Amino acid sequence: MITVEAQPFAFGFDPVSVALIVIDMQRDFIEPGGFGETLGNDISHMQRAIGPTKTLLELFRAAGWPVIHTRENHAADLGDCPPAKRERGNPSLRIGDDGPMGRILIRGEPGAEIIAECAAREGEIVIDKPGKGGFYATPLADTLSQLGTKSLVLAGVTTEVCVQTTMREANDRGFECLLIEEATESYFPAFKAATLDMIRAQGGIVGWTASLDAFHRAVRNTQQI
Ligand code: TIU
Repeated sequence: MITVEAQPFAFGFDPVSVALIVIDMQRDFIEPGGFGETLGNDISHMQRAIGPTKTLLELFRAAGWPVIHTRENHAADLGDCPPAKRERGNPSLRIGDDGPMGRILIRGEPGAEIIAECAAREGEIVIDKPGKGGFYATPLADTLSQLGTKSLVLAGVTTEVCVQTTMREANDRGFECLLIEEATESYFPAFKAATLDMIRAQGGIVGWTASLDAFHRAVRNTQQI
């Protein structure tokens, strides 16, 4: 067992049954002209999560533990995009519209790709998802079952939307979930802080949070990496 100094108390995991899931580190959420910016958000906040997420990816790769990436996206014909999602609000461009990085949030378009710093390596699993949660309408549950995963370490964007939704879905499915604090970001700093608080409140009602340094220390002590 590896024990990480975490909140609300220590997070223990068996290295044979841990996996990293990096949520939606896509150009559409992080770069100018993408989905996040069309919604009216200040995308500069996303920059803070890039370095820590890359470090976390490197830790998992060095340890030889499974890495899963998710991407929020839709089919070119929008067959998997509910009108309620596309027509919500008054964005500057809607899902499927042409933008500077291709069609907004459409699978295969440049904007829907994962940013270069966090791109999937050969052998890593990439899950395309039409919703905010990683389990809805995806093979993620089967993938984790095949891997024998019991503990999930989470990172990615945005904290209170796709990361929290996926973490709640995973918690309900019986996974023990640890969110790495620096490796996630929101367009709203107050929402990130509130999300971290609500995850670990009530004795870890949704799971645990830990600093990247605490996770690194725990792994280094036991794995010599
Ligand atoms: N808008 C927002 O904060 N997030 C999303 O729409 N998707 C994800 O979080 N990936």
